[in-house]
Amino acid sequence: MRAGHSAEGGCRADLPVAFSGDGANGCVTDDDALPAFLGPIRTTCAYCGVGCGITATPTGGRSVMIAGDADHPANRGRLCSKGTHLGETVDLTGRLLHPMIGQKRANWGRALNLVARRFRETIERHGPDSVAFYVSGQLLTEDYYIANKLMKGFIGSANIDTNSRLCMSSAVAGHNRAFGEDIVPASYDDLDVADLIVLVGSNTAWCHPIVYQRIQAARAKRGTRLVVIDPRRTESCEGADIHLPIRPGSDVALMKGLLAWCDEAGVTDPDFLARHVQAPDGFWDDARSGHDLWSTARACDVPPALLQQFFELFARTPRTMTLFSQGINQSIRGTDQVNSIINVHLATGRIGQPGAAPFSITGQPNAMGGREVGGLASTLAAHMDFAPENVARVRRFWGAPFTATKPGLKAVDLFRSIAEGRVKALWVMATNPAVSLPDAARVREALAACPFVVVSDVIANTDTSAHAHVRLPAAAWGEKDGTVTNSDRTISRQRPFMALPGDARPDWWIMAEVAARMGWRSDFSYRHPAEIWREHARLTAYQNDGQRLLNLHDYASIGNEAYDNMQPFRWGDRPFADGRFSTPDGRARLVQVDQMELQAPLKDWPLTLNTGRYRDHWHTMTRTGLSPKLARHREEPLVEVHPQDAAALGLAQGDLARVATAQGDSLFRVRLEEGQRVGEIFTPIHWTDQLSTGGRTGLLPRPLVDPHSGQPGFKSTPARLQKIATEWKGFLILRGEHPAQPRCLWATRVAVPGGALYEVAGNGDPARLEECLPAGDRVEAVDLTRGTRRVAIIRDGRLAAVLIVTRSGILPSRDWLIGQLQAQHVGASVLAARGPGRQQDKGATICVCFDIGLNQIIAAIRDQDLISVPAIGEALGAGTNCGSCRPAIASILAQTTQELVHAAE
Ligand SMILES: Nc1nc2c(c(=O)[nH]1)N[C@H]1C(S)=C(S)[C@@H](COP(=O)(O)OP(=O)(O)OC[C@H]3O[C@@H](n4cnc5c(=O)[nH]c(N)nc54)[C@H](O)[C@@H]3O)O[C@H]1N2
Ligand SMILES: Nc1nc2c(c(=O)[nH]1)N[C@H]1C(S)=C(S)[C@@H](COP(=O)(O)OP(=O)(O)OC[C@H]3O[C@@H](n4cnc5c(=O)[nH]c(N)nc54)[C@H](O)[C@@H]3O)O[C@H]1N2
Ligand code: SF4
Ligand SMILES: [Mo]
Repeated sequence: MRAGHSAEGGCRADLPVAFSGDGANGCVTDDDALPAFLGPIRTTCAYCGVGCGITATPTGGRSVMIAGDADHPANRGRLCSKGTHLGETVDLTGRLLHPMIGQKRANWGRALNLVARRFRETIERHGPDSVAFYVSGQLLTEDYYIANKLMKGFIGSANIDTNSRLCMSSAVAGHNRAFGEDIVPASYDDLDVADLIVLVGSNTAWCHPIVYQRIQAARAKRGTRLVVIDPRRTESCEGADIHLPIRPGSDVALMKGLLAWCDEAGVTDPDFLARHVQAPDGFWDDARSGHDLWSTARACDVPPALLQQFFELFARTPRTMTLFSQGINQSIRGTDQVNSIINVHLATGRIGQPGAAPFSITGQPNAMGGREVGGLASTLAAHMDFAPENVARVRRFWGAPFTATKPGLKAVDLFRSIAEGRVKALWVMATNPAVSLPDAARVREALAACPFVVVSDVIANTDTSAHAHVRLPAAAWGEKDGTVTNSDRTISRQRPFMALPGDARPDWWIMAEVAARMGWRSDFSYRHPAEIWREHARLTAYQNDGQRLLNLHDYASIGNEAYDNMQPFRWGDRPFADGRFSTPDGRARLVQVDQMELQAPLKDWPLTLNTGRYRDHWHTMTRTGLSPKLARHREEPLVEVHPQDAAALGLAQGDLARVATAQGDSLFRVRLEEGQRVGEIFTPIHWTDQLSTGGRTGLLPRPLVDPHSGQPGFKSTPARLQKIATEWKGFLILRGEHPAQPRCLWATRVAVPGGALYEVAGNGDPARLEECLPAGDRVEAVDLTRGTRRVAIIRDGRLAAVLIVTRSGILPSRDWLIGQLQAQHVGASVLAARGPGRQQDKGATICVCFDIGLNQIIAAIRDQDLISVPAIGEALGAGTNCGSCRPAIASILAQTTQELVHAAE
């Protein structure tokens, strides 16, 4: 160990607890030798709940070669666009490398002492419920276990909630109501043997692409039918047998109509119902009245004939899987919506059988691990709730006399309590609530008012950490060491393949150090994540005589080496195969649910705002925002509007428009989209203050939550839309890392190779943008007739910056100029913004792996008379690597073919 480094408070020998800083202790630092990292390391993708296996081969420094792990059961070697480009996100750009107290760098000792002291003092003065943790499905199971044990066991409050509250808590509540335990009764293997797959409120093609590819493979192989239920026509609908563009929030009506149809058609399973299911009084009377095809079609606003097709298909297909995610969960009636789906599966006995089950697919890489340790405020630990016998059991196991005895504050209430001054110290880990909670402006006010805020993150500057008193540098993907559980209960290892940079440390280590300093040294004296894993596994098995299916008994005493070599495994073989559920009487529950009343459009807020995800971005973009390739798919935050609504509002493609709700407003770029329902608009969740002056979706949703789960209704907020005219527009390209945000009405930044591209627009004098230009030789061209001004800054012969602004003209293609950042020598001609020969504008990037644009695909279809997605792949390469863009290519093919036919007619 170099003395200089350790003096900065890295892996210091004088840190008393739990950590000696050598590689064997689950924490590898810059100072350690790296022999273990030579070969390909098997790990798990950093992103979604599909949980794909990855082999990572370090290639020196902070670079790594990424490939799909052919032996991993979740993906068998495939990766989507995000997984494929993980290598572009592991350098140190933007990393938080040292503990920070305010804006000052501190060593670990000081930072940890401060956090421990402030939490202790707050608890002493105001009681354990005056402090809280807000954690994340992006923590590893081992981190999560420590967070939960520290808060619920030792601090003695259940004020630990997680961003999973925003994500799948309605599924958790629905499972608990129906099954008596939070069990996902399905696996990916079921997708291979199902005959019908129904996607409800799930844009699987973008959000779980490898699951989507698996579905497509099953379709190709055995003709599996696919139905999509989503108000929007998403890319998941491409090639589906049926798309039902239902009225938002009408899923319960739909499922009740389906249940009534199945009952009428005689495909409910009386034997299964009699032996394994309990129905509340009046359940069937209600199910059989008023839910005929016509009323259902009316409630859901879909054509009866289309609905009938779906009902018939469902009724005659025993092997049916219903996959659902945020279109179902993120509703103020999310739990009822979940149970309306489960009801149909229970009534038809389509559960616990191969290829037949309801399947809640989870978002984050370790959403399921969090559920297993019990990291929600509403659960205690290891699938146990706060029943007195559970509290007593967990208290015994932890040796923690003050174990919490009642649920804590759920996310939205937690931040309200902070605003009201009841919670006075908050520790946020691996989540960005200033962006991702509903009514984010109020969340920021709460953070600003909170007397003590700690943020553990891998990135230095986030919208949340702007409010932190203490920032703690956490280990990032590629450095972390532990386990994650994916959507189908498969537990896999995340293994480190890079040294910890600077002072970064694993989250579990940071928490254990604080726990030690709060006085619980011996209870948190872990030296290796394997020790935490074993303790977690033991707790799942502790006095578990079969009431809880989650039981990791077989893993409770594995050695460190076995842990390091642990192969992916799925717990709970085929839950409920024997018809036994985790309720006291072993029977599942049908739950009486009613369709909520859907509000008619309000005068001031005539539109409904739906929010969600883009294919190539992950949440608040702290990682995907670093990848030039991933940035290409959608470079700006768009508001998608049906052309009919756009016409009524005088909006054209590419205009800027303000989306306003009762909570707040933000600017977006308009995209006309036939796939939107009339009256409904859609915006993405990804943009933050770090990246843009607009696109702040988090400001808009209402903080209303589901009464059972506490999950916010992100998918439906009354809104209005208004065109915002600007006098000029343009773009700015800057070499290097330039977090500088141009000061104008509209400025969004994306990473490009060697620098950043900003799209800008505004009113008044655009000269202020020149504040962002670096020093160097200045070349300038002004075209008064078009009102266009072009400025380039050249330093040492290389392009340092270009700014092009126009009042009326058309802007040149950015691609060529971006390429000039790599050129060794540029001159004044760079301002012409095009190279030798004719430049073709590629159009919006469709295939990020091969950088193929929309216009190139259309041209190839026309000129080469192509008729299939594989033929386009052969001609251009597009879609032949990760495959994430294949649904988009299919849609372009259909559209272009149709246009060719029209043109010929
Ligand atoms: N590319 C990418 N992938 C991701 C993520 C990411 O950020 N980017 N995040 C991950 C996470 S944490 C999550 S939770 C998942 C989310 O994955 P998804 O749930 O698939 O994603 P969303 O885009 O939030 O919403 C899904 C769909 O619900 C639809 N919907 C809205 N209202 C209704 C309704 O009333 N009824 C029905 N039936 N549908 C409705 C929306 O139109 C939308 O298309 O994705 C994971 N994967
Ligand atoms: N309007 C609207 N809002 C939504 C949603 C929606 O559909 N609509 N979806 C909701 C859902 S489902 C989700 S899951 C949330 C997601 O929202 P967030 O959780 O707020 O989003 P992320 O960008 O994933 O935040 C993760 C943070 O943790 C950091 N990080 C990454 N790895 C680590 C680590 O190992 N340790 C530590 N300490 N930090 C780390 C990242 O740099 C980043 O700052 O958004 C929710 N908000
Ligand atoms: S589907 Fe894509 S983002 Fe999700 S785990 Fe697999 S590679 Fe990662
Ligand atoms: Mo999520």
